[in-house]
Amino acid sequence: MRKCFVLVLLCIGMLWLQTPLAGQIFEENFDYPAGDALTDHGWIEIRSGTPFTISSPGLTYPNYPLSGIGNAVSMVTGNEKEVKNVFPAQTSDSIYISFLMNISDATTRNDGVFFYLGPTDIDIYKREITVYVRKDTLDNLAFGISKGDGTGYTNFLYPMNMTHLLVIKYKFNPGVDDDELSLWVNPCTSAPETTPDRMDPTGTDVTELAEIVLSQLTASNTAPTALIDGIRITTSWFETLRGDPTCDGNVNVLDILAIANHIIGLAPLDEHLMDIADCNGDGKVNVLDMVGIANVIIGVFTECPG
Ligand SMILES: [Ca+2]
Ligand SMILES: [Ca+2]
Ligand SMILES: [Ca+2]
Ligand SMILES: [Ca+2]
Repeated sequence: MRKCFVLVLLCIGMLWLQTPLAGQIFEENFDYPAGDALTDHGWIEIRSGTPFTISSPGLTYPNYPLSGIGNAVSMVTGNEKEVKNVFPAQTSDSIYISFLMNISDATTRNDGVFFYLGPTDIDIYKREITVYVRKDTLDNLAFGISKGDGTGYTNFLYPMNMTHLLVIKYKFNPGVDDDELSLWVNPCTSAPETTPDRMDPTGTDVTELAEIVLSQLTASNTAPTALIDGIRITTSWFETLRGDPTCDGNVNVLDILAIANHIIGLAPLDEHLMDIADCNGDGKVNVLDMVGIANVIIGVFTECPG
């Protein structure tokens, strides 16, 4: 009987509780036939070379809204090529650009640019908002961002041949050259926006952001060999999901276990995950939150009341 109940809890918990996010202004799932050139599907060549092609399967990442839809795009180092796509120009507030990336090779140099952003009619010789990757001698990756000058990297924390979620935020501020560029790698998308892994508030402000570029330059073969997927541009952070400290997009018995392990000290939750685990919103993480999540699972609550 108890096994049956747990099974029912698991099944109910597997139901996807996410709702579409408001404020989405661009989405690319590479939902095209494998082998097709990217330029056959709305991307515009701005630097000629061997086409970037569609690769199957697509990339997946827990609780990322564009996980596992269609295929991905393949970029191979040494293939000089740049393609761009456009979105409605943004000139105020904040803009979030996120995508999945699985890297099988990268440079050890500090100029491994593969993605940049800019205004309408973007200038390929003036990359204003740039994203980089490099590896160390142990093949761990560090990601970098730059707002015009210099490059700030994360630590070498991210394994190759694993899918990572990158989130880049550009915040337009009213002063001169005071806009903020931020980067998160593998954030918990159930949790509210946290402190970024890397920030670059210095450098020249952009006038607007309206185009993205996938970039491969052959000069020193510094761009990574990688799959990219699920490019998403929005004006707000992810839809948060209270009761999901495992960050997988489901409120289920695994979240109860995570809270139990937190309470007994086996696997303490960090500050952000504690906020998500606090199902009843009383500022504490305890057995009452386990009961609250159980009530969500069995349908007494539609969501955590906190
Ligand atoms: Ca895809
Ligand atoms: Ca500004
Ligand atoms: Ca969960
Ligand atoms: Ca609580």
